[in-house]
Amino acid sequence: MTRIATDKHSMVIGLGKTGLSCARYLAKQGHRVSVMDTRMEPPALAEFRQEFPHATCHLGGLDEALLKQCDQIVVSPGLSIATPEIAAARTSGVPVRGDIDLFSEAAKAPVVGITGSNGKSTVTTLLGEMAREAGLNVAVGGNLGTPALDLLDDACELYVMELSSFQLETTEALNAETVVLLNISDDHMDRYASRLEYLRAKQRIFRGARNVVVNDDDVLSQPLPNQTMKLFHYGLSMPDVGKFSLLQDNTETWLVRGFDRLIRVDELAMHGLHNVSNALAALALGYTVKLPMQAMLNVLRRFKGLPHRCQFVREFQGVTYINDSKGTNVGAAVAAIESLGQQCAGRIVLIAGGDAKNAQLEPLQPALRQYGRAAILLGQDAARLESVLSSVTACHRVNSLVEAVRAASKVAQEGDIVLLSPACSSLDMFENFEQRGELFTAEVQAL
Ligand code: UMA
Ligand code: ADP
Repeated sequence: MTRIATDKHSMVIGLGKTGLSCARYLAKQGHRVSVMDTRMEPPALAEFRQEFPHATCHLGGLDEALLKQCDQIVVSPGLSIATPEIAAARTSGVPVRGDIDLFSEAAKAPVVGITGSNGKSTVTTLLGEMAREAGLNVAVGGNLGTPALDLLDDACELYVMELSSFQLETTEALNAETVVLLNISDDHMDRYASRLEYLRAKQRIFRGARNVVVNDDDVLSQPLPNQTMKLFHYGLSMPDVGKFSLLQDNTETWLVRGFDRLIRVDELAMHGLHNVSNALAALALGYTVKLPMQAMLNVLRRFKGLPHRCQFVREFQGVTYINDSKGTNVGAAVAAIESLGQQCAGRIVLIAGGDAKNAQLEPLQPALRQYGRAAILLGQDAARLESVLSSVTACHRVNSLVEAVRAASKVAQEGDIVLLSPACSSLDMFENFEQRGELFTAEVQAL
């Protein structure tokens, strides 16, 4: 990258992975970079100090006066742009941007953007694998883990980016080759004033997109019509011309494009109806960027899904244990309960709880009424969950995940599934969903 010296002063807010990637990128552009974080010891502080020994770090709070003096502010996704100090600087005329905004300006290869309440990581990883199988030099990341700006590479032929509503809030226009909003259900209601505000953040993904992949099963995944966008459809319902969908033929169910059979559902390495939907989304996205069909189908035959997403752990005394620790919102838990409930000879013992992020919990009721044996509840929102679920299934409150596994193994009967799909984030009790899933797995192995 060429270094062009400027006298621009950029303030990066947040010194996690994203903040560090922004600082590096902006410094390469010749900006004077400072950082600010509400935390006293943000995670990337040591690395930042080593790489930028002369840069200023403002820690332990946001300084509104200082923010107003900067030429631009680049905010990490963990902080809302509605934070009063940031909002005030913005009102006074300081541009407020995010890493995805900087990325989309700099990326030279086509970008595929993937958002939605659930399935983002699965579809992003699937599409990345498909592009790799097709021989492309592909970069995969964003909310999935590697910050977008760390992926920039002139040799890259395709960027596949998982994008959260937090990242989209600061994205003026992604200008992507293709985007998809997979689905919408309540999430992050502790950050947004209303469901509409959350939806609006997600829908920013459509800005400047050439192709939009639309989920016909979720009306909220559609963009407002615009003459320059081309729409491609997928969904679990009836086939239609050009649509990626399902075709029932006696006992066989096929994934099809239009009426052309592509692959049978039982050939997919991933399980569950929600993953069939994810496979259709990945096929439709790949089609828009001209990936060869055979390469895409090869990947669907071998990709078993990511860890902590409806992952088989063990069968013990006739009971199957499944780790869906990434089921961090109600929609994800409902999808897991329904897809596993349909396959299960017995019933589901659900382990749920944590931080519900202020979401409505009622959508869990029908799934648990139909498939539930019991719900084992823990964490910050256990009482709220119990008040909603006690009318549809037996509820047991526990104090730890270790206790939860033991309680679940006691109430489960032969043929049942014990499912950790918390419908909540893990952050009240764990560092992240991976740590929660790993503890669950270890406890199940120890039974
Ligand atoms: N924080 C403060 N003060 C600050 C800045 C941040 O307290 O001044 C807190 C935030 O509230 C948050 C934490 O620090 O709890 C991390 O925030 P961050 O913006 O520094 O996060 P990064 O480490 O840069 O990671 C971010 C994404 N994190 C969030 O959006 C919270 C990561 O997604 C993403 O992988 C990474 O950028 C690279 O793009 C994680 C996530 O949980 C996995 N995402 C949410 C989700 O999937 O539901 C949206
Ligand atoms: P995200 O990155 O959006 O959190 P993941 O692919 O990591 O999504 O999947 C997280 C969880 O969401 C899964 O374990 C499953 O319970 C649920 N899930 C996955 N795909 C879908 C889908 N298409 N619709 C509803 N729920 C889904």
